[in-house]
Amino acid sequence: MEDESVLTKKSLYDSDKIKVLEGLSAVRKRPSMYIGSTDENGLHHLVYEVVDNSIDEAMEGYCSSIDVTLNQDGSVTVRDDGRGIPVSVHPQYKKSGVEIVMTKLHAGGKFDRKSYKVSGGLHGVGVSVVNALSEWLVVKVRRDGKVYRQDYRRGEVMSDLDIVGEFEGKSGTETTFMPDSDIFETLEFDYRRLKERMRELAFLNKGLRITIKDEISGASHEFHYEGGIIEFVEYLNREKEPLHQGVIYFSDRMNGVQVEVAMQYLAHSYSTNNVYPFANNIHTIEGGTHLTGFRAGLTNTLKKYADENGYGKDMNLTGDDFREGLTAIVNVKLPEPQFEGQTKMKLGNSEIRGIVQSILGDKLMIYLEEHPKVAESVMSKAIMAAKARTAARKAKDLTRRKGILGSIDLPGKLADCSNPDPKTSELYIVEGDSAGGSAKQGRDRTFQAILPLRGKIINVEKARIDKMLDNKEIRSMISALGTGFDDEFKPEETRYHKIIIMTDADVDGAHIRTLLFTFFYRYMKELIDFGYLYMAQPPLFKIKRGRKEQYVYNEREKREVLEEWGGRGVSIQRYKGLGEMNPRELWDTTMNPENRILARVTIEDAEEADRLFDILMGKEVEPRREFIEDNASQADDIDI
Ligand code: 0RA
Repeated sequence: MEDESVLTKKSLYDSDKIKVLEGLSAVRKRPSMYIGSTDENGLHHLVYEVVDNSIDEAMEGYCSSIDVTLNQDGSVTVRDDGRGIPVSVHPQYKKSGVEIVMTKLHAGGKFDRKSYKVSGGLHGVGVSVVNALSEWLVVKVRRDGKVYRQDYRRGEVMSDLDIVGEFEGKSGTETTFMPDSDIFETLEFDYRRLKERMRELAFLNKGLRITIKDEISGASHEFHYEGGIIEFVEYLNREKEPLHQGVIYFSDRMNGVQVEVAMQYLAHSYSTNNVYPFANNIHTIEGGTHLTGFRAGLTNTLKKYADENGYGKDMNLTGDDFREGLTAIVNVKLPEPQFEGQTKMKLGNSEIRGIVQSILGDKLMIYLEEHPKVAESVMSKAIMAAKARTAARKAKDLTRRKGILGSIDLPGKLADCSNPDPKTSELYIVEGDSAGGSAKQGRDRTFQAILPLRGKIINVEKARIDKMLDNKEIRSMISALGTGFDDEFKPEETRYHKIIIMTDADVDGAHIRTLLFTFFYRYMKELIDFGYLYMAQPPLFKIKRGRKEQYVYNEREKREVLEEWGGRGVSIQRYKGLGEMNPRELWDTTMNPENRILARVTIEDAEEADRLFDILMGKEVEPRREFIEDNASQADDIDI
């Protein structure tokens, strides 16, 4: 029994640990400062923030289970079986620990918890930010046999911390919040996206059980991995043929930093881009010192092993050769992470580079010596990669000599714009010739260029650069963009600052979009970082009554318009594809800057596409079924 009554001395001490800084009105004034944006990314960030608090409790060893529920009314509940937020009264603030946690903004430090907090960047801003941005929030704490509850509206306290019951069994915290429609552009949670993050967190925190349930669609998942990141690598490689049996795994601590690495090569993958770095549970998509340390450690060790064992003698094996086909998770946990970069997803702590490099170096060398068969296949794979690299260079030189990638020769299918200024020029990449034709006729040719793509572009993950350059659609795109490619890629030379992918709102369109995202993500990532890549949003329906007509972009809008107009004499036309719209309609709905909706593609979107890629394209039926099931609630939006 820790706090028998809410005012014992011991319990005063609990809340004393909580540092209090400032109020919440600032959060409602400038939400983006705290959660990045008020679009769907910001919305999902709310869930991550609440879950992060439970994850902190799990990292300290007090919580074994976290349940996330998307409720019928649009609110979200996060429940954990940790110690429960302290309920005792803080001597200075004369408020309970719960109220302080929920209403005071914390900068850094948060609570004086000993372990590696999820903090830095946009993460770890505190659950009070979620409270401030919620129409209402209810927190329930189970501690010392009692159930406590407090209610809030838009961050303001609406009730005391009341005792509402008793319980037996595990303590814990339960938070339910309703995102505020005054703040967020959308209130719709994407189950699949939340599910993927919960899966990731379960992989990164071995033994932790995380469940997620959507009360609307009925979908639910449970994640629990005793193998942690070993199972993460197995999962990433699940539909592919590994080069060697088993996942190579190391873990160690040095100077208070915990490092774990899991890795496995694939037999038929040529990508050098499948090393995923995490710091304190945050996927650091911009990399950082842990990633450079990993790369240096991997290259040095494998090169040393090659030299000592007579592999690849007259070849200059490079880091890329050793990373070809490698899937790896690098997971570090450190006391004071510094997150930097455009998206605050790059680890900055300089000491981490050496720590990761030295741990990896030592352990990998021992592993190779103990597993000469695995070492042998890794060596031959790297040698093959080096040979292919030489062949690819020759192919590229040839292509270059023919002028195909030079910006002088624009592809024949491109209908370019007359404006020469990239800043105000747009390139529409359009699926299919018929839609391409409509777009060419409908566009404003002064600043809008159209590139129609025929059929599917090739699977960029599985193709080497030389094969990729054989593909006409890929070559057209590269030369239209004018950026060059690969080691000569110059993103700043793009001829358009808006590159707009325009595909049908059906499953085929989603495929092509996924392929294009994956291409940009893997080969032209900077264009995404710069914010140049967009998705056009064609309407799904045209609703008409008499002379009045309106385009709507999703089912919800359709319902709203139908309700507003009442029932009689209304006709609804569904657009199955872009090709069904005439040039005028396409311009009005999708291309005219005055009316159109453009969605900027973020690195997160592209990453998601990259992950989805295997699901949509792979041979396995089960993950594809799962994808379609997860999206069942949107089934009337997509045309499955
Ligand atoms: C501060 C101190 C303690 C626990 C927590 C906060 C805590 C916060 C959250 C938020 C969601 N779930 C949580 N679980 C715990 C330690 C209290 C003690 O010493 O008993």
